[in-house]
Amino acid sequence: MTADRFVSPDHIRSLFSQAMSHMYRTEVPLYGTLVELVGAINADVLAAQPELAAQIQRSGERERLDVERHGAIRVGTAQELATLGRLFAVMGMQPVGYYDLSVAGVPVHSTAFRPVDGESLNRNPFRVFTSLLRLELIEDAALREQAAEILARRNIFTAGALQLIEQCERDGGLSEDDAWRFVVESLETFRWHNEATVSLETYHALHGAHRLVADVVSFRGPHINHLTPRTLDIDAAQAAMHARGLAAKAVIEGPPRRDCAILLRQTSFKALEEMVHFPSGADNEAGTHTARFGEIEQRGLALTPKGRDLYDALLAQARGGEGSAGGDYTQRLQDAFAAFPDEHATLRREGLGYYRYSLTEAGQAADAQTRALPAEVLIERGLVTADPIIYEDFLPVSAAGIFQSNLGGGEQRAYAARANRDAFEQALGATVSDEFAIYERLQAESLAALKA
Ligand code: OOG
Ligand code: NI
Repeated sequence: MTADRFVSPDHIRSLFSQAMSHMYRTEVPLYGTLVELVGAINADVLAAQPELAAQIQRSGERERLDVERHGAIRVGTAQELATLGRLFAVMGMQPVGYYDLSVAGVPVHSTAFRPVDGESLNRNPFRVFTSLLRLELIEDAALREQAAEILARRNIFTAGALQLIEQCERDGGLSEDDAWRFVVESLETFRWHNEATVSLETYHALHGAHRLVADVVSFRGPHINHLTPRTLDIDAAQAAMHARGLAAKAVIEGPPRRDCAILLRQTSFKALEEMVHFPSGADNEAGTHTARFGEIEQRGLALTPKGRDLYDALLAQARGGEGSAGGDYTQRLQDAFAAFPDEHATLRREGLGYYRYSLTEAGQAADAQTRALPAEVLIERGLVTADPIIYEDFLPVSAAGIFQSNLGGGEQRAYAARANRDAFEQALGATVSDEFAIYERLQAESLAALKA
């Protein structure tokens, strides 16, 4: 088969994210409610803020907004993670960033599989936050071994999915028909199963080690645990969630509300308590499991290392010793972030965020010599505009908050373990990309294009 008969990885990712969204909507109907609510709010925001609408149009983000989602899964073994990496690669999704959640009392470390180049991101920025259980953090040696044995016995991929992954790797792509088959087969890995593979007793033992251990080990596969649409106004969306009686988290994770949105703000509704059957001798025992939830997010400017350091410092200041719990956290957060510039011109000139530069109509008419002037000069002369590059990744402190809330909250554990990026990459069989390098490249490409 020749290469031109292959569909693009971007196309396969779009098909997959659509199919996943459809599946999750039937599994967790409240997700459908969130998608509708966010769609209505985004339409209102775009109508009320023509400048923002124009900027989103200019940066090519308008189309992606309606299909933009992220999901999350948790796997149990190195082999599962490595094969997932190959599965996501078929769809043009690469591992970006390393997140250590053990510091927040969650026994996993994670990466995000996502597209990395500008065009692919605008086509469909679908990302999956993917966590690997750190079995070594289970203290009870016998339970640890039992969990490892259970995991070693399962195969979370269908034979068809594995065959199509191999075929794609061998041939360099998939035809349209094979892409559809790939989507159908791959979806099976992410499906919810209301039948556990372990007895209720084992489930309780695993649950006693950590709820997350039970979630990863007790089922046939790594069910997608949420799917998150992107809103342009998370405060309005949160209010709308409350108005509809959805039990949204009290606190929005991430930076406070600002004129210039930065990084990522997120809120979720609590996980559902779902009926599960546990095999027990000839019979099934009934029990419940809470894992799946809904989340919404608002994305803003990607920060440079300098901007990110400032963000981390101000967030730590607002959280103090109490995290996001004590006192008036929202007020503390607002106060702390008064020190973070809130005008794009300042953010740009101080090198706190990444921007995409493009020629205005007048700029396109300018001669090559003029276009070679420094970008700031061109902006002053109205020949160039700078639009914020959107943050495509995640935030460890926020992710920990999301994990905690959907694990039923309250569960606080401290692990002595450290981040272990090497072990994660070894399990994955690949290195994870540096998110800053990706934003830097997007910015540099746009600057180079001014002179072309
Ligand atoms: C993942 C939680 C992290 C986010 O948006 O930060 C996350 C999980 O619960 O598996 O999805
Ligand atoms: Ni999430």
